[in-house]
Amino acid sequence: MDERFLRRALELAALGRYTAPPNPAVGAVLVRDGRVLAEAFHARAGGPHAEAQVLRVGAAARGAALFVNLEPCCHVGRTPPCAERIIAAGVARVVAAHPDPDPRVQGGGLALLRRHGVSVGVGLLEDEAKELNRPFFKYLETGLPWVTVKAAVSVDGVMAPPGTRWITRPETRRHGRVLRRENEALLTGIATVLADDPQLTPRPRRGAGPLLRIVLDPLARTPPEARLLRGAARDPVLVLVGPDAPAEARRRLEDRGAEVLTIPPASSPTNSPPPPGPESAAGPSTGGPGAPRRALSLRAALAAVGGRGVRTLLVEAGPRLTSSLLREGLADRLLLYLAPRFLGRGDGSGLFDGAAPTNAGGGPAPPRAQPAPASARYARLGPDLL
Ligand code: AOF
Ligand code: ZN
Repeated sequence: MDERFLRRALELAALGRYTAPPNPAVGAVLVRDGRVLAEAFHARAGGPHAEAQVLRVGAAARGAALFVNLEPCCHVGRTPPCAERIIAAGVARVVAAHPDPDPRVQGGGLALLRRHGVSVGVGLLEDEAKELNRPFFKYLETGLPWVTVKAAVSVDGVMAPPGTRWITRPETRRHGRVLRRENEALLTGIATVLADDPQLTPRPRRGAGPLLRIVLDPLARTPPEARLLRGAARDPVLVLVGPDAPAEARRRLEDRGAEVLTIPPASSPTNSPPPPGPESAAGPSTGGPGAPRRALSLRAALAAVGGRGVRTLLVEAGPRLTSSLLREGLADRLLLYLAPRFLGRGDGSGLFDGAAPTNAGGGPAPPRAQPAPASARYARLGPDLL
């Protein structure tokens, strides 16, 4: 019986899994004498918590049981603490799938309920419930944002520069805008800024919060007149540079309203071959001519982004930064749009061109096994495949 109602709470929570982040997806079911009194899910960060919604039944909640995937909160956040509301409503029993990893809660909600005589059960369907909120858990456990890498390719594997219109159709572009709304920050590389001068803002802006726009730019080469630097008051800009970025270049970006942050280089020379064009992740040459280029530490870059409170990050970058993130296992999710067009290639613009590792001597390195994806799904967006 308990499992049935908790499973229903999970189903409800899942309805908010694309709109609730960066907050967790939460569903709640209020039950009395085996009958459902109310059901709810948390639809949007800042909105009422799922528990608060089901308690709107008022006096009927007295003596009822509450099923919820996440431990009820005990902190005053954007809304008052749910545990206190549950106690005040006279709920007799709470069944939660797992404790809340949020440091403001971490068992405090369940303890408060118990102290007030509410019977508490925890741990049923725990694994399934955690799976539903992987981005939320990842951020709280590692301090790194949940990373979604987006890329669009033709059937012959040529990558579309971020934000360009030449490869995908309106349905696909609309999907891309929804993604920008669902993430707190957007990361691109200096190669993309120099090549395409994208503005990287969500359009239309209906209901969207600010989007932090981030450029990985080792030498601070982002031009002060770049379109990206417009509208920094509404959608802030963060430029991640390396230790060798010239001070004047940094200052010019700061004068345009961008925040500039220094990221350490990767600890070993990058194992990518020197690229033909402008670079996304590479830093300056160190150790003289012919020495391998040094890239910034992508992990450190993600940690810096997480350190600013960003829990969900969308990456829209060129082949090199995209494949570096994939190769280093720093991407949590790859969204790949495949458009039914042939674009012709051989110019280094292929999606995985940056992925071929070389060893320290410059020769080809043996292929490295990639972990199998946890899951894969396919969808059609107009004529494109996602
Ligand atoms: C939610 N929805 O249904 C529940 C949450 O951003 P705030 O102030 O609303 O607080 C978010 C925290 O509240 C979140 O980290 C989690 O610990 C707790 N529970 N959050 O967004 C909900 N029950
Ligand atoms: Zn709450």
